[in-house]
Amino acid sequence: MSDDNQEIENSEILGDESRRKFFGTTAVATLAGAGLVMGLASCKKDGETAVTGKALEASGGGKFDVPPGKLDTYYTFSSAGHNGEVRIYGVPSGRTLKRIPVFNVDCLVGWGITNESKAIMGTNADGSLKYMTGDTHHVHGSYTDGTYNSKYLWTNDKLNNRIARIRMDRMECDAITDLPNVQGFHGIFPDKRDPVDASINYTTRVFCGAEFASPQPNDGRDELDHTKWYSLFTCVDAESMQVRWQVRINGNCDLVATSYDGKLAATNQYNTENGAVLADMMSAERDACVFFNIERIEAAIKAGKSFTIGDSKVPVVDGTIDNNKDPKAALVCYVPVPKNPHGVNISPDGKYFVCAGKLSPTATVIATDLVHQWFAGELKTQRDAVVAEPEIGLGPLHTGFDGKGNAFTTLFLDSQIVKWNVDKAIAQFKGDKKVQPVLDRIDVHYQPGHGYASMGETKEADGMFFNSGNKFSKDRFLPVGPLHCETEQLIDITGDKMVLIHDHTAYPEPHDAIIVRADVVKTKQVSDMNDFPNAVKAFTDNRIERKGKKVMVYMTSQAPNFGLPEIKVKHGDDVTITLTNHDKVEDLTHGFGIENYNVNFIVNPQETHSVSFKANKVGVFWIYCTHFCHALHLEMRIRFIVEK
Ligand code: K7E
Ligand code: CUA
Ligand code: CA
Repeated sequence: MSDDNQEIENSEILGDESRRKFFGTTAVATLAGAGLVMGLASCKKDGETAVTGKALEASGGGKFDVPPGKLDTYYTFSSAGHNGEVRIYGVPSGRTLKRIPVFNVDCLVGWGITNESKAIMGTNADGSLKYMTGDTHHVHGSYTDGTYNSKYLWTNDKLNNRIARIRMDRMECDAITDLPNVQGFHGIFPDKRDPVDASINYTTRVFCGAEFASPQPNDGRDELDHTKWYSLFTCVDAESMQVRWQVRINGNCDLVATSYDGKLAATNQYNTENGAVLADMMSAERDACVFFNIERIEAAIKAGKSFTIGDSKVPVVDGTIDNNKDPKAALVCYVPVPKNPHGVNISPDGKYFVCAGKLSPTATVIATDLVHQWFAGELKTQRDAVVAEPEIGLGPLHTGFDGKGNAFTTLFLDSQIVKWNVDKAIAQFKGDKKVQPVLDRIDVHYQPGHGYASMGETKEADGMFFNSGNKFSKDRFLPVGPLHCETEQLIDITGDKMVLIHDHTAYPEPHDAIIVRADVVKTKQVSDMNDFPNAVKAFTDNRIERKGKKVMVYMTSQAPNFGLPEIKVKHGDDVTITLTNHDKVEDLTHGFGIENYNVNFIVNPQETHSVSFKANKVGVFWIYCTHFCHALHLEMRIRFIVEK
């Protein structure tokens, strides 16, 4: 069946004929074509902006309203793209709850300013930050037995190739690790269960896909010969955050997914051609979805069948095609998938991996047990692991699941979410011509990237909500100059038809996120002072100590007072100020800003943070509380005096 026929057939079923036909006749063979379709698809049609009101009505007159004083029933943990942070929204309201600085500097909390955050972020010899930039794409939570355990979140930095961990009790980043020998660290996914030691109640590994091939080591060799460049798949220990091992592969990694049995990790590949320029990356009709056999990889490393690259001590095993031809010994399995696929997601029952076509209007369904069969030598070709390849629309990227056998895929070029049934797609692939896997389509505004369902990446997928993260908002919100916000559109997926609930805005540009049931998430609102080794525990400990040019200031805060009336130092001193907040009341945070000294951070109840800097300006500089805390908040200030 040609693309066009399929498109027309779908449109007849779904009654949007003119539009479907129009897209059906537009080939997506080249990126120039893709660009054209993208521009047209985002043209506003008359009356389109009124859709939200109607949808709300259709969904039962605001049944998803969260009235003032009431709480959301889900959390969304979202990447923030090139802003480098992680964000938390409430669902269904779309309210922004928190921004967690990770790879970026944040002067509200003092991330990148306090000594404690700088130690996590990494510094140069002079104490300056190693990186001030980052690019987060994917956020995933730690699992116990196939569902979230509310312990950790992990996120990637595509820009500087770091993985960060967030502890969920405080919703703060507590570790960042550099990945060696990779560039474009994009996809990330943790184990869904612990296959090593069942007595440990946390996920043990996080898998990281690197998108860009590079010379190995990248020390000036092979700079002009990209045929010698490789990409690596990396495994990081969830607790120690140390890199455990890497696998060298042909082509590239992109997104990552893991099986529910703890045995496989998968990554989609769009550049099996190993092209260095765009046209080469699109030259093959098929790329691949690569499956990593974790047990075999770890056995190979244990057996010493590994090498290292450059200065890195991380063991690397060879997962290249030529050296993995025998299925019974192979570490990796390359399953052919059309064409420049993007996104790989596993169904909540663990049975199927879905790779979206991007430049092919298809989604490829790969059966987990058949991948295992290939590794057992019981399947003729890798392609035989494919059990369905429904044509679903143009520019398919990411897929979410409702736990009832249905998949929801974002169509970037069509600006739609398409709902399709996995079993029906399998029946169609087997030859049943009458079955139609596509069940519904809904327009989104505009050009969706990631889409994800509530609890959709766990075995507890509940089929309540699907969020479409749209890359273009155009006319959906009040204009604010050239940089538009992005639209997160929440869709009710409980019925046969998808219903748009509402739009909310997002600062550019979020990619992936997870929607987690609120009862799963457990946070602490007041810290324990003992968890901070440098706490200034008693008011009698307020003091200034000097050792040569080093001045150590130990200070408390309790609304509306700082523990010292003034801090007196000499020009050129190296000053460290440690501040402990003695307030125990929930939400009673103090800030600490020093005029003209580039210092600003907060201490939440019972927390301690410190800053170090050189007293390089002579004069009097007010230190004031930056966080509104008390009727006398404005008076909560002391003097910083730097003598000549
Ligand atoms: Cu599709 Cu970086 Cu997850 Cu964005 S990636 S959309
Ligand atoms: Cu303390 Cu404002
Ligand atoms: Ca390709």
